[in-house]
Amino acid sequence: MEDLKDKRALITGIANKRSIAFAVAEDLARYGARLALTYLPLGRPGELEKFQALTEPLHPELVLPLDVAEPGSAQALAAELQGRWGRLDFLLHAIASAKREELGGRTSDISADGFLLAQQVSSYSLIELVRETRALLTAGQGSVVTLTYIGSERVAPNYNVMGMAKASLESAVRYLAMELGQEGVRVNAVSAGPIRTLSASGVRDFLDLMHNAAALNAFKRNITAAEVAHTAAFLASDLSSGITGQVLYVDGGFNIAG
Ligand code: 0WD
Repeated sequence: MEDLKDKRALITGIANKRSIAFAVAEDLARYGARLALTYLPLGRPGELEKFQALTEPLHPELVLPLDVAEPGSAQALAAELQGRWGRLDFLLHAIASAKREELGGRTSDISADGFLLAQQVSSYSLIELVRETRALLTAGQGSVVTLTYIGSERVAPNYNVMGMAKASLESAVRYLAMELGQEGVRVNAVSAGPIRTLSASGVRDFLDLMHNAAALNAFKRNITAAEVAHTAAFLASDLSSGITGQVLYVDGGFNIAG
């Protein structure tokens, strides 16, 4: 993956060391990519310093705020990147959020604002980020990767409103890929098997889901964030130059059997 050296990569969705986005950033740093990392600004004292301490080992060039639920946040991020870099070779969208009660409750009880929140933060945010960074991505012949889960196409317990958001996200991947292909920009999704992260802790009985995934996949073990990250790095590199509009499963084969 020597072609990743000096590539300019924007990584969203790092909440802590367990975040899948953290593993992706580690991989890209290892291959010599230049990193811009975003953190979710919650207005808590010392949050930036805490994030900088968390991500110092990745030696990011830029640390910038991004709250996709905040109008103008993605636009401000793109403007900063335009000024500092002028191009973007890789964008990782690793952002999702839903109200806890709308994940574990009854599907028929999903509220309109809960549904729209999950769609906005977990799906529309990809469209908005691509729109705002479009000129940067086309200048860089960039690759865009988002993260999804098989609960988009099958019923996964306690995944409800997020399953519908992921279905929408995967459809957005296909439409964005078709729009941007001729401008040299690729858009793909990695569908990861379950991994214990902060977001995952919001899914009730998540450990049962992990156990079931390992029992039914080909490896008879859960996959790791590092394995998901390696696929994201492959999609960031020119080695995947012929791939766009796809959902790549990194789940130990669960999707063929589970
Ligand atoms: O098993 C898993 N962990 C899987 C996760 C399996 C398959 C897919 N995924 C997906 C998730 O749905 C998500 O899209 O991977 C992506 C990354 O999730 P993660 O690494 O599992 O979880 P986490 O470490 O929580 O990262 C999600 C982050 C948020 O963290 P918290 O927990 O603080 O909400 O998304 C970010 C935030 O850092 N985020 C936002 N960023 C900008 N604006 C926002 C927002 N409004 N909301 C959440």
